[in-house]
Amino acid sequence: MIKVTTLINLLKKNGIDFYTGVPDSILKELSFSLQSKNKKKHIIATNEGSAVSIGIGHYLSTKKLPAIYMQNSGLSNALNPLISIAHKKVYSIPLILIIGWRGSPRIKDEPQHNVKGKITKQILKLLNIKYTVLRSTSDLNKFHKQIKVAKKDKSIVACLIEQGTLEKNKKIKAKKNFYNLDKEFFLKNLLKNIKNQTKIISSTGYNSRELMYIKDKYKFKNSKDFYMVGGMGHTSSVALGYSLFNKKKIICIDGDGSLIMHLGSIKTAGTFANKNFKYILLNNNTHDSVGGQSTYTNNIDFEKLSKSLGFKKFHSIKSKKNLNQNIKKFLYEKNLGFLEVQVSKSKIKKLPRPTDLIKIKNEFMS
Ligand SMILES: Cc1ncc(C[n+]2csc(CCOP(=O)(O)OP(=O)(O)O)c2C)c(N)n1
Repeated sequence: MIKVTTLINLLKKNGIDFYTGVPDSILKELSFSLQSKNKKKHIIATNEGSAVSIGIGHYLSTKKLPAIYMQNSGLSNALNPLISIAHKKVYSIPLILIIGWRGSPRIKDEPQHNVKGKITKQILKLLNIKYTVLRSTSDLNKFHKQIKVAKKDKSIVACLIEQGTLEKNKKIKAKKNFYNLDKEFFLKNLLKNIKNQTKIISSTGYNSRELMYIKDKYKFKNSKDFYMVGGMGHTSSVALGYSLFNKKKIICIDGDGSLIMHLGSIKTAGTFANKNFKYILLNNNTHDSVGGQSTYTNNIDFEKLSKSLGFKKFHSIKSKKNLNQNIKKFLYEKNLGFLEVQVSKSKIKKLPRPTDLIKIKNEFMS
């Protein structure tokens, strides 16, 4: 195990004190430690490509290396600026990557993580990025040497961190709820109000897992769901693609972190979606499922945003008051609508995980 402060101090010793990244559950201890940092020294980015790019900008202005953290699933989002800007044979910009290694072959994980976990090292090798798997404090020495070379050669260096490597800091408590409406209560009432055979596409994070849990708990059988177990930020695009050649209603349940990861997609939906596309944003202002880091979405005016992007109607739900009426109004109006629901973080202790993905797909398509 490694103390996060040991890693942070190693980077500090090398003149690295600027962090940017997208939260990951493996790296949540790092996120917690960075919480207290000066806001300019720790930027939570909306996607990993942006994080790499912010880091590139930091180097251009300060000549100092940035530390960029991400889950390995986001490494693919990062590839474009890593290859086309920062790569040694392009602009040769030195960067430090801290990568949460989901699906490492040593650790049992979900199908989508196993696929990426297996090829993560190979991706780094293809990019000529030197890396160290950090498992114990002694691995930090190797990483330290690689950082020195990266500084000298102006190259990119990475460390891979598996689940359970970073020691828990018991003193740090997760942030409180930003909004109050109980998410389970909302989802239960949503499911109560949909017609039989309604199709739902839900985002990665807790939304899909909560949907599964609630359907099972209350024995709801009226929807067919497609759970986005990965592809964070692409929920609305999958729902749009589905809705275009299908007259049936499609409900898209998205998270705030997921929405802002590829915010441009909601513009495409606003431009091209038909009235059967029903977009619901479950906004808890956090990346709840990976540690509760802020998404900073609380100050977005979603009414102005959605209307300027082509949605005809905006609905907002903030409390239990008239909940069923408000849900029905949104679901059954004949307009392209956007619903923002301001919800609490998940309160359910043990959420299920979608595992039999081919069965889920086949049932959804039937
Ligand atoms: C490309 C990518 N980057 C990062 C992650 C890690 N990740 C999983 S869920 C999640 C947060 C999603 O936030 P939100 O959509 O608000 O849902 P919530 O966690 O609040 O349920 C993150 C960052 C991921 N799965 N994929």
